[in-house]
Amino acid sequence: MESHNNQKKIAVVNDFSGFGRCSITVALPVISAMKVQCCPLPTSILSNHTAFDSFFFDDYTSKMEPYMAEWKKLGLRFEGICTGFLGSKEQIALVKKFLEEFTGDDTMVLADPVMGDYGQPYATYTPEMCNEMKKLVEYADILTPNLTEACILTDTPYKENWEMEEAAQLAEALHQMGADKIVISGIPQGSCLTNLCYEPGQEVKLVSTEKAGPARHGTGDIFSSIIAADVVNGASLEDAVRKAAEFIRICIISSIEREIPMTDGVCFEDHLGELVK
Ligand code: PXL
Repeated sequence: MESHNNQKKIAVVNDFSGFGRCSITVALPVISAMKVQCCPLPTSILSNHTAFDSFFFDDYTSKMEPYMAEWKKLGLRFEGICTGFLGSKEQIALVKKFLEEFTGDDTMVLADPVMGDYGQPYATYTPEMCNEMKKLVEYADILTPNLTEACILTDTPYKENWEMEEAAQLAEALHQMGADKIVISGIPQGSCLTNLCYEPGQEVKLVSTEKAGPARHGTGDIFSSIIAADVVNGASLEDAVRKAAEFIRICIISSIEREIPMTDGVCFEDHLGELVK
C-alpha cells in the first residue's frame, strides 16, 4: 500500500548554511548516499557558518511549529531523528516538542550537542543556551559530543590532554544525565584521533584513526550523519563510528591536496561513492 513511510527516513533538525559544508548541506548528501531519505527541519538559515568572520544569520524559531504541524498532518514517521546546531534558547524547547511528537518506539534519536570546539563555544552559543542544551541530553539514544561539548555539558573544566579513563568518566557522567549511548569524538592520542564509544553495561570501545591533518569545519556533522544512517540501516555503533572516522580521514587528505581553506569544510563530494557501497 502506498504510504509516506515505506522508506526509512531520518529527520535532521539543523541549520542550513549556504556555504562552508556543514549541518543540513552535509547531512542531506551523506544520508541520501546511504539510501535513507533525509528530511530537514531548518533551525536557522545562514549565508555561511559562524566560524567565518562575517555571516548572515536568520533564526527560524518562529517558523518551526507550523512546519512541524504540516509533517504531523502528513503522518510522517522517522526511523531516525538527528539534532544539531540550534539557533536560540527558545528553539531548544521546540526541538524537545518535536522529539516528543515524532519519536516512536522504533525511532533512534541522535543528538549532536553542537556547541563548540577547541575549548570554546561557537559565536552564537550563549551560556544560557549551553545550559538549555543539557535538557536535550536525556532524549538521546546516541549523543555525539566532542571533548569541548562533553566538558560544557558536564560542567568539567576543558583541558588539552585527556587520559582515556578520564574521557570514559565524561561519558559515564553524560549517561547519568540521561543519554543512552555516547560517542566522544576526536580525542587526541599521539598521532591518532580516538573516538570513545560508551554503551551501557558494555566495556568502552575505542575507535582510533591516524590523524590526517588538522580538524576542519563540518566534520562533526559528517560524523553524526554517517553514524545515524548506518545505525538506522542496522550497523553496530562501533562499526558506524569506524565508517564515519575513516570517511572523514580520506576527506581531510583530499582537502589538503586540493588546498581547500580550513573554513570550507571537506570536499566529501569526491568520496560520496564510498558510502554508497
Ligand atoms: O559544524 C558545526 C556548525 C554547524 N552550523 C553552524 C556552525 C557550525 C560551526 O561553526 O557555525 C552554523
